[in-house]
Amino acid sequence: MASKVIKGGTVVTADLSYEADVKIEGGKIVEIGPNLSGDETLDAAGCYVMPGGIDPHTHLEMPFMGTFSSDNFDSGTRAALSGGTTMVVDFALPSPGQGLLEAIQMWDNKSTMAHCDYSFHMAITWWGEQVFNEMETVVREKGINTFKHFMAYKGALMVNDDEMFASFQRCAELGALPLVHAENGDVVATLQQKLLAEGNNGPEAHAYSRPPEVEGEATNRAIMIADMAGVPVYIVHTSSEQAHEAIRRARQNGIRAYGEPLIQHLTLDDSEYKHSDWDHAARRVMSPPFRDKKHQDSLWAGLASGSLQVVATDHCAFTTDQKRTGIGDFTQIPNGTGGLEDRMPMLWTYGVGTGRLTPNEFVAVTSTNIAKILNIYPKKGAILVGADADIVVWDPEKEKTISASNQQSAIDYNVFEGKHVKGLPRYTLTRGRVAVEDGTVNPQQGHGEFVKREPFQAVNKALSTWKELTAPRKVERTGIPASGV
Ligand code: DUC
Ligand code: ZN
Ligand code: ZN
Ligand code: ZN
Repeated sequence: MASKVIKGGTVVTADLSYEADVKIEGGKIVEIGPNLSGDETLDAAGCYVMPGGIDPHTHLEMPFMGTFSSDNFDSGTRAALSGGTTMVVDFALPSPGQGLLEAIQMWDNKSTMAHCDYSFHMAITWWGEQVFNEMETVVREKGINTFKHFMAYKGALMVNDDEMFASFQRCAELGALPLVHAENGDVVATLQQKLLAEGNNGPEAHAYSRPPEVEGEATNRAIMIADMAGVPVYIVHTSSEQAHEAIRRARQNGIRAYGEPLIQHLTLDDSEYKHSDWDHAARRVMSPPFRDKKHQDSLWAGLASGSLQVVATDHCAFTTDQKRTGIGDFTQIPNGTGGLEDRMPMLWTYGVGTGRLTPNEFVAVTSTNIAKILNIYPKKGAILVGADADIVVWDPEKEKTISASNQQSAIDYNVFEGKHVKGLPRYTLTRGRVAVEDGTVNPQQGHGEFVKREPFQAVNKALSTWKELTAPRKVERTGIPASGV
C-alpha cells in the first residue's frame, strides 16, 4: 500500500504543539515522529499539521421556505475541503408527517456525491408514535445519535414544548443527544406580523423580528427541559449574550449544555441589514440574525473560556434570485448564509491572528471538541496513530481576499466578500487523499463516506438538582378524604 509522509511541519492538536512528521497509509495515520519516509512526501515546512475541520452544521440541498438550498453535496463538500474542512454533518429533514427513515433515504441518495466524509443529524419536525418508534432504528441501525428540534418556524418545522420534552426523554433512553434551534417561534411570528402591519417589509425587519431575547428565552427553556428529561443538550447557532449566558449558567450548575457560535455571527454584525442595497441585506438574512459587537465579544469570550465549544457555519446557501422571493415581505426571504469554505480561514484570521484564540484552541473549536461531542473521537478530530488521515496542512503565511468569483460554492455572492484572510490550507487530505493543494481542488465525487456514530454509553441521567423528577417517590398516606366533600 502506497504511503505518504507529511514532512517538516509542526503538529498542532487541541492540547499539544510539537515538531513531527506524519505518515499515512490506507487512509489512516500509521506513525508520528522524526525523520519518517514514505512513497510520497508532502512538504509542510513552516506549516501547522492539524486535524481537518469538522463542520457539524450544514444544510445541503435542503427543501426550505418553498425552495432548495443551492449547494449540494458536490459543491458543498468541495467548498469544505477548499477551506480545510474534511467532514460535514448535515441535517436529514423529514417534512412534517414524513417518516424519519424515509428522510434518511433521501439524504443517502443526495450524499453519494460527497467529496469528503459526512454524517447526518436527524431533525424532529413533528411528533407521533411513528417518530417515537423510528428514533430507535435511527440510533441503533442508522448510526445517528443526534436529534435536532426547531423551537422556531411556527407552522412549519417548529415543535412545541410537550413534543420536545417527549423527544428529549426518548433521546435519554436511546443514548442520543438532542440539538436545538432556540428561538421563541411564537414571539417571532407575532413580531413578524406586527412589523409587516406597520409597513416594515425590508430585510432589516428580519433582525427586528428576532431580537436576542427570543433566543435567550428559548435557550434557557430548552436547557431546563433537557435537564428535566435527564439528557445533555446542544444549542446550535448560539448568537447572543443572552443565549450564551443561559449555557454558561447551566454548565456552572452541573448541566451538560453545549453552545455552537457560527463564524458569520463572530465576524459580521447587524449593520449589514441596514445596507442601502436590498440584495446586500437580503443575502445576509439568516436565523438567528447577525448581532452587534457586544454579542460578538461575548461569543469570542465563550470560545476562549470554554463555555462555548464549537464553531460551525449553518451553511445554507441561496442565490440572489432565491432571496428576491422576499421582495416586499421579509418573512419570505429564504433564511440562510454560506460559510463552509471560509470558516477555518476566517476563524484563524479573526481569532488566532488577533490573539483571541491560540492555535490549540482553534483546533479544539473547529474539530476536536465536536468529534468528542458527536462520539467519533479519535477516528475524527485527532492527529493520533490509528485516526483517519483527515488532515489540513495549514500555512499561516498564505493569504487571499475572499471573493465569490473563485469560490467552490454554487451561489453568486459571498457574505465575506472582500475580507482579507491570512492562514489557509497548503494541503487538505481526506482519508489520506490529497483533495486540495495550494488553493486547487482535486475533486473526487463519491470519495466521501458516511460516518456512523454510536449512541452514548453513559448519558448523564442526573444532570442537576432536578434528578428527583426522573425518580418521583410516592407519599404513603394514612387517610384519604372522600371525594366531593
Ligand atoms: N437558519 C437559517 O438561517 N437557515 C437554515 C435553518 C436555520 O435555522
Ligand atoms: Zn437553525
Ligand atoms: Zn441550521
Ligand atoms: Zn495581507
